[in-house]
Amino acid sequence: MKITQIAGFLGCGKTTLILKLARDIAEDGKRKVALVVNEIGEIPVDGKVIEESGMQVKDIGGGCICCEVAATFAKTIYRLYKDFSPDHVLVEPTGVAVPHQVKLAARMGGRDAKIGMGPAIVLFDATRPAELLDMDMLGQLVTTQIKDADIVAISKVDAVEASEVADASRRVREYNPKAEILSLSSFSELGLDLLVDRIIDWKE
Ligand SMILES: Nc1nc2c(ncn2[C@@H]2O[C@H](COP(=O)(O)OP(=O)(O)O)[C@@H](O)[C@H]2O)c(=O)[nH]1
Ligand SMILES: [Mg+2]
Repeated sequence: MKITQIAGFLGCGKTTLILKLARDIAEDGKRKVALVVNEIGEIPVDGKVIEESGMQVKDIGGGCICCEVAATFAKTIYRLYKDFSPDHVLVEPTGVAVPHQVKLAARMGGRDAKIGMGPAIVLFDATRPAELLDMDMLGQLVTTQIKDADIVAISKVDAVEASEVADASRRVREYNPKAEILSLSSFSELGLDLLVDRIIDWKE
């Protein structure tokens, strides 16, 4: 069971992406996928509808899975492993979550289970780089998320000029010299196949 998180600030496209990733990774029943979403009502479609396609969906509310409700998150991971044993668990943390803390909490849940970590994927919204990076408190949070990322996906590239994508990538690179940076549009599905491959092939 491999656990992959899709992190990033509120509104950067996590929920939209995670639903498409789930569909493509499952590949018509080829792989078992579970979703863990850290906000009640985040998934816009009825969880039951998604579950009919063979997926499990868990909602965790009441705080952030990387801090206040880390223990609940860990228990959810463990129960998923015991009851459903998916090949992939895709996690959408809240917009303020810190990826390495989400990883720690997930590992806690995997103590007696055979789990591995997928990449920490962080979305960076190409439509508002200045807003995300240049504000005091928010900027600190966003740069911490970027520093923790294995892969940064510059999201919503359908909505901006190519030069803005290049600028966003350059700014992200300043905070993380190692992460792979790629362009993503969940709307046009650009970059989606590449992310699916990264998740499936990822080795810790
Ligand atoms: N232009 C564009 N908008 C997107 C894309 N993905 C998501 N959005 C929009 O961005 C907003 C926030 O998306 P959501 O997935 O809820 O973000 P989250 O808060 O990170 O889960 C919604 O209005 C989406 O329709 C994309 O690829 N392109
Ligand atoms: Mg969301």
